[in-house]
Amino acid sequence: MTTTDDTILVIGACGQLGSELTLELRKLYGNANVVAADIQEPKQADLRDSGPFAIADVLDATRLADLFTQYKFKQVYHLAAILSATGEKNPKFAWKLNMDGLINVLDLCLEHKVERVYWPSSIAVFGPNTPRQDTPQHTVMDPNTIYGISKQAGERWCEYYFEKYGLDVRSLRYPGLIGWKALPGGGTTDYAVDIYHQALDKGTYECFLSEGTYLPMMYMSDAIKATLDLMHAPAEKVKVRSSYNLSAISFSPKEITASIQRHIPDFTITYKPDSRQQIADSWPQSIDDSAARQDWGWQPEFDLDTMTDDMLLNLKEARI
Ligand code: AKB
Repeated sequence: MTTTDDTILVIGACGQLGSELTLELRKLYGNANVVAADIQEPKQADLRDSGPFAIADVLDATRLADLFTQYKFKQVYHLAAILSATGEKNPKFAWKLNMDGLINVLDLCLEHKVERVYWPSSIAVFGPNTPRQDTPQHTVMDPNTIYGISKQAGERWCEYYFEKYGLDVRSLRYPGLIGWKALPGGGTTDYAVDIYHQALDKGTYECFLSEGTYLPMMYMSDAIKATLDLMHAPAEKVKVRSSYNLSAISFSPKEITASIQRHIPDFTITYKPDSRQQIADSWPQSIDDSAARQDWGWQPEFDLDTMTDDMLLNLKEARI
């Protein structure tokens, strides 16, 4: 049972998702009750000034243990990870951070009797032999990036801690996340954020994926809603304890360009696919998220054009 008095830890709070989720949790649970932790100080003033912040590296279990002892967290959101494109540059370190970090957090949550734990998985758990359209919840998983391999293994660890030790861990397989407040860091889906910035700043964008590359994506406010809906669902409704498929929109670079051109008719795009194309080609194009819809009522709100309208409006305002 969660209450508004819960004390909450967000690890990776300065990242693309963490910075928005932390602010949302502070609105719900009170600023003082949500501790933001990251390896660097927040750059965003609203995040920095609105509540407690702790420097902590997820690989430093002793430092994390001090925080758990000090604050007696009831909920923990562990978001720190190295994403798909960056992970390929240093696979062993990506594996270490993504895996050892998760196990450090799961162990501390068990030891300190944390009531609910959230850990994000990704569409990167799927691979070239996975059905690419309407990818089912349970299907072939043969990821071929180190990020995807670590997320797939992480899912198994989460289910294992739930089954063996009763730890209430919950997880979502996020598609590419698109928001205006923070930039993503080193993923294959990052183009879908960069393109809005470049459309406003330069009126042109060079895309690192080809024009017809379809990928599953989601607007940040839908991702926050899904995360909180899942974390607030009664435990018996959370039937998938590895990670839930989650879907909102699928589009290609060509289609997002057309969506932006409704507002900026002169906007142009060129294509120069790089190594991220191979990663994108191994991922699904659309996701079947019926388990999330059935079990805890998931329903996205934004489609491509409503997302574009909101992104451009907010980015323009932020530039004034
Ligand atoms: C990435 O591109 O690596 C991430 C993801 C889909 O998990 N955005």
